[in-house]
Formats: sequence, structure tokens, C-alpha cells
Amino acid sequence: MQHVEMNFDGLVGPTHNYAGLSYGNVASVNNAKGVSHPKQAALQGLIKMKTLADLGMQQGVLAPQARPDLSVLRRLGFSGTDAQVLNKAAKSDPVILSACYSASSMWTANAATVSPSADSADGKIHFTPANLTNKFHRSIEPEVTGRILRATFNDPKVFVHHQHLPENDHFGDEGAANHTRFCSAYDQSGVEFFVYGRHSFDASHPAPKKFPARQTFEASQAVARLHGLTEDNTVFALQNPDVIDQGVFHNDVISVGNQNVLFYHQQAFARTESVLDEIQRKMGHTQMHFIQVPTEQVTINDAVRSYLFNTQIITLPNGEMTIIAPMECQENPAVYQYLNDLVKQPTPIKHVQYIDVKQSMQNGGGPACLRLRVALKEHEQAAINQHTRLTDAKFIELNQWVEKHYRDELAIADLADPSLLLESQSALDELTQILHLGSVYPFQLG
Ligand code: SUG
Repeated sequence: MQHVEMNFDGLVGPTHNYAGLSYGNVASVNNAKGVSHPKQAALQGLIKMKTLADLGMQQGVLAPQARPDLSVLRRLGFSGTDAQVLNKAAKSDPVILSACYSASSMWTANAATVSPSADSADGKIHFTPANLTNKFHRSIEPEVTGRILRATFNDPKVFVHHQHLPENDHFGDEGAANHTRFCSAYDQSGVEFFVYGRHSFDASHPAPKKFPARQTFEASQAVARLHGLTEDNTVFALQNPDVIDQGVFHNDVISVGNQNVLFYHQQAFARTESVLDEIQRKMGHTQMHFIQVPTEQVTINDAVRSYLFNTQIITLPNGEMTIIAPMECQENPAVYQYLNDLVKQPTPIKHVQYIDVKQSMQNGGGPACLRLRVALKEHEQAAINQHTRLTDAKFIELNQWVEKHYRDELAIADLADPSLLLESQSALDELTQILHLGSVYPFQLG
């Protein structure tokens, strides 16, 4: 196939842990302080990537962030040698330490919003790293994310990299977790669908009452402007505030799209009918398939626990669509029944494949959270850093790298151990060589 949508999965970093940092994300809070398994988590992520590659998909790898983030700890007043900084933070504020140790950059759906060249005014692929202002542990990601994206999509003739939006909740931006693109084929101009949780400057709109709405209307509009999108190829939709209050902290927990398919829960949007009408109108002659999942078949609670909508809908080389679903969908009777019925219906979705990403799921990150989608024409595929492609050889090399550097278990108390910092740095230093990224981490830049 000459034009494809490539998935770039975040490699799970060596400090993957359960710190309970994401208020509003049910799994993160429920698994707080549990013992994590970083090696198993990274291997599960690699098998997921290999599964897609074996289905004939083009699969890429995005490097994780360096953690702990010592520069943030120093900025917050912890001083001395690296070991002293960690020691002081562990004693006086272990929550800050765990935030600076979070491996949350693995969820690369939140790394950036990406607009392909067929949609942008200048015919280039645009990236805006997400500022992730709503959660402290995630707000420290965007600068290094920008560096990793530049090292991965490293040809300025083809790729444009914007600075992340201003770091303020008014412009809270969670990246592609709240962005879907519809098109007839990946190289054809499409409609970019931005879903937001609240308006920052106009309090007259509905907003959730309990949990935070992380993505704002103003941020979505700014990203569309930066990417040279127009009124004709964008749709902006307000998420239903009631479902945010039930644990739907990103739109990709309640809806997912691919090409001419939108798979969504009945309660996903505030004004469903007008949103669907606008998408179809802007898609012109391309007939959309709107697959609505009714509450009476799958409740919001089942959707949040199983991550039915945090699935990837992919188009296989033969043109059929497959859903890549977490095992939790198989374990939930209502959801499993729904998916078994769905593949028999007259929609483009013909298969379901279940995968094990439990280590990530326990922090609220399903298959769709773990990947950043980039639609690429043939010459654009040639312009990416080829060392970030998941080939059979790279899969073996990365597995060996994980086996060599990662711990089997990590408890919150282990974060005070200065040797974890050194292990993490030597792992990531080697990774930048495996992926030919150059120096992207603060500890490499001196
Ligand atoms: O931002 N969890 C992530 C999960 C991100 C899921 N991404 C998408 N839906 N696209 C978050 O809430 C938990 C970390 C902890 O509690 O240790 C965390 O950051």
C-alpha cells in the first residue's frame, strides 16, 4: 500500500509504576501504590507492536522520557548531588518524587496532535506536542516530547514541529487522545474531529462537576490554526460532561474513529445529532459509518472498565478493518457479546483481536493510549528516521534491551533508591543509539 496510517507506540520506560496520580482516571486511582512490573509492561508493549506489524501494518517506536526528572526536582528546591536530591524529595514529599518518576510518556496518544499533509494548508505533516497541563506529572513531558518527535520525524521538508501551547489550564491540551481524523483513504484530504471537555473563557457552556475536563475548546482551536486547517475540514465537539464525571477523562475512552468509521458510545457527545450531521456534510460524497453503542448494551461503567473504545480500529492491507482490543474486553460479558455481534453486522469492522496490555491498563492506558497515529504518503514514509521502525530485527533488539535493563518489580518505596536513576539513564542512553535519536535527554545534554 502506498499510503498508510502508521502507529508509533510509546515504549514503556524503566520506571513504570502505580502512583495514583491521575484524579478522574479510575484505574490510576484504584491501583495507586500497587507493585508494578516494568519489564513485563515493556515486553507487553513490544508484543502489541509486533502483533500489528505481523498483521502487515507499519509500526514505529517512540522513545520514553528520562525519569526521574531531576531538573524539575531541583526547580522545586531539592538540592545537592543527584542522590541527595532524590533522598530529600523521598523524605519530604514522596508524591512529588513519584510524579517526577512517572513513566506516563508511554501513552503517546497524549504526546501530540498530528495533522497529515493532505489536510494542512502547506502540504506538510504538522505536530504539536500536548502541554498536558491538567496533571503535574504529565505537564513535565512536552519539551522532551518535542525533541523525540523531531528526532523521529526528522526531515524539515516534510514535517513541521510546533511548540506546545502555553502552559496554562485555559489551553489544556491532551493531544491525539481527543482528536480523530476521517478520510476516504489516508492520502486524501479528510475531516479532523476535535473533542473537548470545556470552554475556558465562556462559563455558559456545560462542564463536568466532579472530575476535571482536561482538554479545552480554546486549545483544540489553537492546534487547528497552527496546523493550517480550515472551517471546511474540522469539526469541534463538546464531550458529554456527565461521562467525564464517570471516569471518561479523554475522548478516546468513549469513541474511536478510522477512515469512514466512527465507533462511539451513545452518551459520548453533548450534541450527538448535530455533530454527526456536520461530520457527514464535511465528508461530502464519502459515506460515513456511524456505529453507535447503546447504553442498554454497554453501560458507561462497562466501557470505562473494559476500554471498549480505547481500542484501535485499523485498516488491514486487504482493506478490511480490525479492532485491536484489550483482554479486558474479552473478560467483560456485555462487551464481549457486543463485539461478537458487531463483526457480524454490515460495517467495515470484520475482526477483533485481543491483546494483553494489563500493566498499562492498570494505569488507565489501553491500546489506543499507547499509540500515536501518523498518516503518511510514500515519500513521507521514506522521510522518517528509519531506525524507529519496528522490524523483526528491531523487535529482537528491543526485547534484549528490556531484558538487560529493566527491573521485574517496582514498589513506590523503590523510587528513593538512587541506583534506579542510574539504571534508567544507562538504559535510555543505549536506547538513543538503538533508535539513532542523537541526544534528546537532559542528562545527555549536560
Ligand atoms: O494521563 N495515566 C494516564 C493514562 C493516559 C491514557 N491516555 C489516553 N486515554 N489516551 C493519564 O491519566 C497514571 C499514572 C499514575 O497514576 O501513576 C497516568 O498518568
